[in-house]
Amino acid sequence: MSKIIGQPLAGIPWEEKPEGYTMPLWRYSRNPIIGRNGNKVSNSVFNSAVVPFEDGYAGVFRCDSKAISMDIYVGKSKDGLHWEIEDEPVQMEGADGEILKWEYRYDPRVCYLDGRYYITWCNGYHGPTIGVAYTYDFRKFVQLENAFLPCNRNGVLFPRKINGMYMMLSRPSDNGHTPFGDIFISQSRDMEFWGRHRHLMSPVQGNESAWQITKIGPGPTPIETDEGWLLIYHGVITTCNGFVYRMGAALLDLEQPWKMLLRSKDYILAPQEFYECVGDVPNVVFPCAALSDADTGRIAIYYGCADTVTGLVFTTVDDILSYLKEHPM
Ligand code: BMA
Repeated sequence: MSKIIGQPLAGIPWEEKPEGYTMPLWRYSRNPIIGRNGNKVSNSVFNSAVVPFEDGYAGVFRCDSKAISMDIYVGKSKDGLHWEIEDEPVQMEGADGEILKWEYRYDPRVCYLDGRYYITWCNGYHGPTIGVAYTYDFRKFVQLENAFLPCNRNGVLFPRKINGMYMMLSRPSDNGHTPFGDIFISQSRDMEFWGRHRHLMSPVQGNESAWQITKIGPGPTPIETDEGWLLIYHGVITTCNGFVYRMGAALLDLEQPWKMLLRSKDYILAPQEFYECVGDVPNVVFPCAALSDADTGRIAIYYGCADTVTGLVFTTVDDILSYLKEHPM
C-alpha cells in the first residue's frame, strides 16, 4: 500500500470507483461541477485551483469574460462541489507598481506552504510569465516579483521546502500556442530569486507514447507520497484538428525532484466525454489542482474541460501508482 504524506481531509469530495472500471481516474457522476456561467461576467470557467480553507474550500478560478478577457477570481465552497465565484477579479497589492500592471492572468495554481496560500498563474508581462502572490484569507493578496522572464507558463510550487529551498515547476514557452515544451524545476531561498534550474522531463518523441509528443506541462501541486512526489501533468499531441490535451502522471524523487522515477506511457485521462470534447477549445482536459486525504489515500483532481467548464475526477494513491507501475515508459 502506498501512502500520502500530508494532512487528513475527511470531507474530501468523493465517489467510489464504478464497478469493473479499469482506468485509474474516474469522473464525478455529476460533472461538470462548474458551468460556463460560474459568475456574472464569465464566458467560461476552467483551469482553476482549489485548497482546503477554514471549514470548507477556497479557490482561485480562471474566468474568461464575455469580452474574452482572461482573469482570476476567488471562489468559496462548503463541500468542494458547489462553488460561489466572485464577480470581481482578484485585486493584488504589492511593493512594486511595475509588477502590479495588469495585462492578463490565467491558469492559476494554489499551494499551501509555510502557513500561506501561494498563488501562481500565467501572468502577462511583455509575454506570458509566472506571477506569484500569497494570501492568508483569500481577501488580501500580496503580489511578489514574477518568478521568471517571459515566456513561461504552468508555474507550480512544491508544498514544502526541499533541502531548504522552495521549488517550482515550470514550462518555458513562446508567446503563442507553443508547439514545444519541457518541464523544468527551479529553486529559490526567498520566493523572489529563482535559479538552479534543472531539467525534469521532455515530450516523448516517436511513436512510443504519442499523446505527449508535442509538449507537456505540470498540473496540480505535487502530492508527497512515501514513494516520491506524485506529479499529474498534461501532455499534448498535434493532430489535423489541432492540439489534443490529455493527462499523465509521474513519480519524482523526494529529495531531488528533478530525478524522475516513473512516468506514464499510457495517459491517465483523455477527453472522451461530451463536455471535454465540445466547447470553446475542443478536446482538452487540463488539470490544475488536487485535494488529497492522507488517511484514506483518496485524491480528487480538478480540471478544465474544453476550456469551457470545470470537472472533477477521483483516484487513490494506490490506483494511480499501480497504474504507473503497470504502464511505465
Ligand atoms: C494553453 C493554455 C491553457 C489552455 C490550453 C488549451 O496554451 O491557454 O489555458 O487550456 O492551451 O487551449
